Amino acid sequence: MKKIEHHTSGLNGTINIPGDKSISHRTIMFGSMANGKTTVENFLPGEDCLSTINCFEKLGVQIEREGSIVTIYGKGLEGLKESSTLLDVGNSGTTARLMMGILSGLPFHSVLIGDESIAKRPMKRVTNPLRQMGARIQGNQDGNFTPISIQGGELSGIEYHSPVASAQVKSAILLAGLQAKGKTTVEEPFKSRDHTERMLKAFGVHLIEDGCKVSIEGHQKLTSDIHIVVPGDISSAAFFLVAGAVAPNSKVTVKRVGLNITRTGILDVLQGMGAEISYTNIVDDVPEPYADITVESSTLKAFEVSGDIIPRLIDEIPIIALMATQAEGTTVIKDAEELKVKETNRIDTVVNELTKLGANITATEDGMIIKGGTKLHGCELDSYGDHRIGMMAAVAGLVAKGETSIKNAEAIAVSYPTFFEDLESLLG
Ligand code: SPQ
Repeated sequence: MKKIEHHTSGLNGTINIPGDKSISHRTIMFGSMANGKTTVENFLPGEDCLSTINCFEKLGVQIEREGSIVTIYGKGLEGLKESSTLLDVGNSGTTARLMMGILSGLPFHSVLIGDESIAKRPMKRVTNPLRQMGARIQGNQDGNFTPISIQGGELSGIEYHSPVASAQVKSAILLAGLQAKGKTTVEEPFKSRDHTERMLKAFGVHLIEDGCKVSIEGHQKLTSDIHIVVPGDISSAAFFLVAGAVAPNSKVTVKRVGLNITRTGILDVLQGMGAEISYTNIVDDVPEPYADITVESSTLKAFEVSGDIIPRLIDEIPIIALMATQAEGTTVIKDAEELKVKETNRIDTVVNELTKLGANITATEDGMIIKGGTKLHGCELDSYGDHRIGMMAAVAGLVAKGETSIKNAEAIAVSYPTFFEDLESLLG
């Protein structure tokens, strides 16, 4: 149980946010598929990314890690070998779904398992298009839930219109497409994060991108001897950017935050709600740009969060909801049904926990409505094993009068193992 005290003297200082989780996963996967050495700087040593390392080690890849420096000695797709044990993805949806795409094209049998939360997350969204490509996938409820068993083999390219904007669905299909005969195209309703596309290009893979549509020709090889610097995770930074905006007497700088446009919806919302926000040391790096971001205590107003911005901030909705409780007016969040299939049903868990604190918040079918300007009071909260709910609860605890305690706070280590140290350093 973690305890957080109400804080009035503000958050002040500068922090280095750990590496981006989505990008860190992909460095291990693509480095393992390439033939040669890949070095990674500022890798996120969070539990999810360690699960990805563990899976690829079981597939025979040599991976060395010293803190946030990782070296992967890939031997190409042909170097990946059948594991004699189960591949455990832990709590990581990204590991499960992207690996399904990779394993579908490899000539051996694999079984993916995960924790209790993973066992409830739908895999059919990936199983279905992969089966259309020829993949042989079995699993609970006709391949919808783990354990998932994959007998890899030959695949053929497809043109797939995804019903959801999901980088995991898109990436799984592209990674299968890389191994398939012919061309594979994925089209999604709105553009989801494009780290897979950017990193595949850095590994020398040719892709054709056209709005929400991406195509890949099969049987391409990933080049090697790549050095990747992972920018700070904007989804982790979001908790401190919002904390700096809502807590009085605060000025927080977060260094080297990834600014990939498919992830920066949170910055648009902070700006739209009137947060005092500024950018310095902007590096327009290929493949992923980054900058230092400073936020100061601000007077916030309500904002509508809907439509094509949703995939650009899907993981930040819990902390946006908390920010909305402190803004003037009514904030509406809609078109966000995808929240129901994350580590928890994040519509339910956000509404439950913020209601306990005294917020005026109502769940809707595809989001939530928050009447702002409420005074929160400390109480016992639960992360329900969801890292983002745990971090939202911690920031809420700073704002709420009295003491807030958080059950299952250890879940935060999935994406941000040093979260409480960084929080302490800003509280001085
Ligand atoms: O990996 P996992 O467990 O799915 O993690 C989450 C998160 O909050 O960290 C979602 F619960 O992030 C996803 C994100 O929501 C990471 C991700 C990726 O790296 O490709 C894409 C998003 O999910 P989706 O379903 O839209 O593709």
